[in-house]
Amino acid sequence: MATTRYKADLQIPLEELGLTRDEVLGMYRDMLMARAVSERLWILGRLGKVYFLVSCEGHEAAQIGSVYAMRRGHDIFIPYYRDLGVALAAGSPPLDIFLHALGKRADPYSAGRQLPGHYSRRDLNIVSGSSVVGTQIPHGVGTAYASRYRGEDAVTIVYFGEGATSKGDFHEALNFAGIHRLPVIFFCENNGWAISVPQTKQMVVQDVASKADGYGFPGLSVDGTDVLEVYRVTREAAARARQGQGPTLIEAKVFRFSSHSSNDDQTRYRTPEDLEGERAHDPVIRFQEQLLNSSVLDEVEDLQIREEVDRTLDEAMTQAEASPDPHPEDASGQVYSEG
Ligand SMILES: Cc1ncc(C[n+]2csc(CCOP(=O)(O)OP(=O)(O)O)c2C)c(N)n1
Repeated sequence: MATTRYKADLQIPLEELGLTRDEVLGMYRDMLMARAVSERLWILGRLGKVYFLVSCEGHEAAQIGSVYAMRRGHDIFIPYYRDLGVALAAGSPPLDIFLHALGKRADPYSAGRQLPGHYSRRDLNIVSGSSVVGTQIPHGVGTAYASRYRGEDAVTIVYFGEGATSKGDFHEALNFAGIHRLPVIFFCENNGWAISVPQTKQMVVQDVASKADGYGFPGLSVDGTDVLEVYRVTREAAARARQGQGPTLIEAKVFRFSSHSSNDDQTRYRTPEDLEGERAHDPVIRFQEQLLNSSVLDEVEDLQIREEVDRTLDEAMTQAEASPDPHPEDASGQVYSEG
């Protein structure tokens, strides 16, 4: 059932995609925003203000294209630590991300308690996750089961890397979801690496998507640097889920532009040619070119969007840095029962 779809189409068929120009430009703005937030977090890390970072750079098209295919505020998002772009596109503004990364009291995800990269907001249906790889996949099956049980038509989309597909959690989750035909999309961001372990040492198959065959539902492999193709495939999967046709496994093939995390150095296990070659697949540049070539965007407006992103981030960073730290006496709050 697994198929591969790659496209290099420079025209944007807005009508066929069911997207307005504003929505397409919103995708672009969110991709620029995700990239720029990540770059600023690296700087805050170098300044010793952010102690840990997992970058989304290279994954932006997969993250943002998939979110736009869902009904934001209604469907359920279960991101993993690399999903800065998912959090942003699902409605959590950059200020949230800076407050969280800086461990501030006003961090809406965890009041400064969680390791950076743990995005969650109840009001936006962004579900909190653990650092333990793959544990969110059965959670996604649980929320999908709950939606079905309550007679609600929300679809869950749960995100993970290809490394997580080696875990038992992945098998159990997909098996159960397949049997019960649950409204869930399993969204794998395959960057070919689990820290320093290449895909060839993680699995013998080439496409994670082919693993869906064992569970009796479709698996699709998509070029994860093509935001519109990711959008199209995810939207179809969401429609199937909503119509009661069960789960889909989507594998977005992406590139990890930076080391696994701020605690890793990928130059120790990857060649300079390999790292250099990846940059030719920059999803943000690809989308910018596509928009300019198809006349959806002109250079003046492009500059305006970039300036607006910069201004937004300047304000968000200033506000977050000035925001108070947690009180030391609150450290045990939400840990032990009170009263
Ligand atoms: C159960 C478990 N084993 C190991 C780790 C350490 N660890 C953190 S991220 C990671 C790699 C995961 O790779 P992948 O799922 O491909 O996602 P990526 O980080 O590449 O996006 C590992 C091994 C962990 N957090 N949990």
